[in-house]
Amino acid sequence: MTHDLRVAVVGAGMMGADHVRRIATTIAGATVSAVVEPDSARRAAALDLGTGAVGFADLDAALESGVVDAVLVATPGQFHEEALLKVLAVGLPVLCEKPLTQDPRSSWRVVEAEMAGGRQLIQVGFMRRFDREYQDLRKLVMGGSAGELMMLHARHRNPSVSDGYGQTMLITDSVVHEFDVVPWLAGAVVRSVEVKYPRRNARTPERLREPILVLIELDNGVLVDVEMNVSAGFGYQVQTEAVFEQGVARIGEPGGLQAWQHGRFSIAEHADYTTRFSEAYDRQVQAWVDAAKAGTIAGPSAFDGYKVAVCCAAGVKALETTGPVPVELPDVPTFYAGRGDYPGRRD
Ligand code: ISE
Repeated sequence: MTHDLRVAVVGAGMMGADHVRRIATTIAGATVSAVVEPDSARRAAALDLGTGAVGFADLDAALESGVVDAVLVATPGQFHEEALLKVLAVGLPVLCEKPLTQDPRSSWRVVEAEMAGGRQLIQVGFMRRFDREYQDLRKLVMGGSAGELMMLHARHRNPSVSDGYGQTMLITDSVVHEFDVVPWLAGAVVRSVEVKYPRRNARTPERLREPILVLIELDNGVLVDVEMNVSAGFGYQVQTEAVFEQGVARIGEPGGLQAWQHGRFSIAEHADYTTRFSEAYDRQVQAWVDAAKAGTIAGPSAFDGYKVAVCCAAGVKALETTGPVPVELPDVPTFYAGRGDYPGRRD
C-alpha cells in the first residue's frame, strides 16, 4: 500500500478519542478516515480533533463507505465480538483494544471466524508488550544472563475507579493485562490462578472487595503474585520485580524530574494509564499500522486474546473460591502455531 492507511476508529470514549488524537498527530502512514460512535456529542468531539474524518453512527455504514482500509475497535468490551465479526467478514485488518471479548466462548467464536477467513487480521491491544521496560525485562529473561527466572512480584495500583467498575472487573478489566504480559515475559503458559484477600482498605467503594492478591502459577514453575489495588489514592503504578537465580530486576519505578525542596525529595507519579503507557500506545499503534500495510499483524493475536479470556474466567471463579483454580488451554491451532511471540516456546 503506497497511500496512508485509512483507519476507522470505532468508539469515541476515553481510549477511542485518545487513539484518534494519536493517529492524527503521532502516527506515520495513517489517517483517521472515519469515527464510528452512536453518541452524537462524543462523535462530534472526536471529529473536532481536526482529522477530516467522516462520522458514522454505526459500523456497517462505515464499512460500506469505501473510505476504510483498517479498523481500530475501542468500544467497551461487550461490543467487541459483534464489531470484530463484521470487520472479519469484509477482510480488513483490525486492532482491538483489550479484551478480545469478555468470555472464552465469544473469544473462541472470533478465533474460529478468523481461521475460516484464512488470514490473521486481528491484533489485540495489550499495550504493555510495547513498553520499553517490559521489552528489556523480557530480553533479560530470554537471554538467561541472570539465570532462570523464579518469581515475578507485580504491583498494579489505580488511584480509584469509576462507579461502573464492579467486582469481576478487578480481573476482566485490570488483571487481564497481567494474564497477557506475564506469560509473554516468562515464555510460559498459565496453569492456575488463586485470589486471596488482605485487610480491606477503608477507601474501597462499598460494592468492591479489594485489594486482592492474585497468585498465578506458570507451567515452567515460575510463580507470580499480583497486588491488584484500585483504591491506592496517590497515583497510578504498574511495577514488576523479577527474581532470577543470579539477580533481581525492576521495571515501572517512578522516573522523570527529581526535586529536593523544603527538606524533602520527590519524584512525580503517574495519575493514570494514558500517561504511564503513552509511549507504549504510540509504539503499539505504529507497529500495527506498519504491519497492516504489509498484510500482517505485529502483536498479540486473537488466539492470545482467547487464552487471556480463559485465564480471566478462571480468575473470576477464583474471586469466590478458596485455593487455586486450574486453567486449561487447548492446543495451539495450526493456523496460529509458530506465529506466537514467545521465543523459546513458539506458541
Ligand atoms: C483500565 O481499563 C486499563 O486497561 C488500565 O490499564 C488498568 O490499569 C485499569 O485497572 C483498567 O481499569
